[in-house]
Amino acid sequence: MSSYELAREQYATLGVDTEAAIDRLKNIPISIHCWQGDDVAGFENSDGTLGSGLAVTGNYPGRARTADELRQDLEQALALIPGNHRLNLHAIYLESDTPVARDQIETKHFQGWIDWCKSQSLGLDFNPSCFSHPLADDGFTLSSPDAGKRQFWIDHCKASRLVANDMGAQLGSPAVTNIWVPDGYKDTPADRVAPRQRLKDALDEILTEPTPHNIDAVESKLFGIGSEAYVTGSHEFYLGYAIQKQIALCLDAGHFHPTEMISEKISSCLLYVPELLLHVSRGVRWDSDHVVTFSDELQAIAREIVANNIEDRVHIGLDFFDASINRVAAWTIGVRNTLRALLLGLLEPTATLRQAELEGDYTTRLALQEELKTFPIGAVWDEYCRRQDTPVGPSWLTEIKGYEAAVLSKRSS
Ligand code: RNT
Ligand code: ZN
Repeated sequence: MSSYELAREQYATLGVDTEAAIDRLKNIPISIHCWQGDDVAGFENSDGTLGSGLAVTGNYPGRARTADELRQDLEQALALIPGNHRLNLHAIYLESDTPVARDQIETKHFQGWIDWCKSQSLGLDFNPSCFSHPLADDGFTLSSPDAGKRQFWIDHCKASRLVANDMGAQLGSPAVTNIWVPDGYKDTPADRVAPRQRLKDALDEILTEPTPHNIDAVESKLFGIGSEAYVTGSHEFYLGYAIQKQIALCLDAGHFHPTEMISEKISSCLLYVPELLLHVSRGVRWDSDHVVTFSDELQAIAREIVANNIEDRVHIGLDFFDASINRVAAWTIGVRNTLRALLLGLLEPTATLRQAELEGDYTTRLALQEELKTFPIGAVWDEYCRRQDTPVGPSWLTEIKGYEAAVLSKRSS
């Protein structure tokens, strides 16, 4: 008997169908963030200096310097990841022979990405880039007190939604467009209201045009480097805004107090907003955007989604950037972990646990939850990888090492 067959029998004793779990896992896309591949630099200019409170540490060789290199790296990662997924692109990853101002971006600047996604059977999601720009250097974009600057960023976000709408139409799957702005104060503000009123008005203007192939999302943050005392777009701000506008709310795992978990927020938010976007990340002591590991919180996030059958309302995106390790491996580790966590959730006998809970039998609930932790999920995961023609176990690392020697190590920094 294969280890998978043994595992299938063991799960069956709890009424869990491993075949059904595998079938469902196949249909859950992960939106893979392009920005892990080049340290959030983008292709607007050769400088690509990161700003606006975002920081990447490390200098591992092999950073993608062009869109072609980034696509090549993504193809390598995708070959090691089972399932059908999506690409999450930022506006600074546009392709153009001549400089394009951010408020002037058009679909043609992203056609290379759209065509590539089509060729790879990937969906595509999008983000206006309201950071790393001279007009964001004072720490404010959509909530800037300067009407001219504010309008520039409003126009960038408007243009981004239209690009995303075309992406969604061309690929036959709506694009999620996530608005995150770094706006905030390093030190105690004298006026907490005015920036928030300006941000609300700016968003109202951005979201006017109907975009049937685009899903709008807004992302809050607790603090950033340089915005420690006040962030205009706080959680309460965007939760209220998303409810009022009935748009998607983005929950980034690193954007709350360190003991506050987004897994705990999903069920409440979905009572009031139609959809969620997740930025699955891993904060270490702060919003450090470490590569996602198979942590308790990752498992809890994934479990909430599948146990409640809300895959269609929760868009799962990744958001981390680590330049201290092989960047293609970083993607591979993060996506494979996210899928593994979803599988773990799918292998839970949820109905049994809920029945015990309803009967007040918390002993059974806890006993099963704990026994399940050492059930043979690894054998089911390996079987899934095998069936998807992707490497089983750590064998993918050999491919990455080969790719590093053949491709990445040849790139100058
Ligand atoms: C920043 C936000 C935002 C960015 C990316 C690049 O704190 O998390 O999502 O990380 O859009
Ligand atoms: Zn994020």
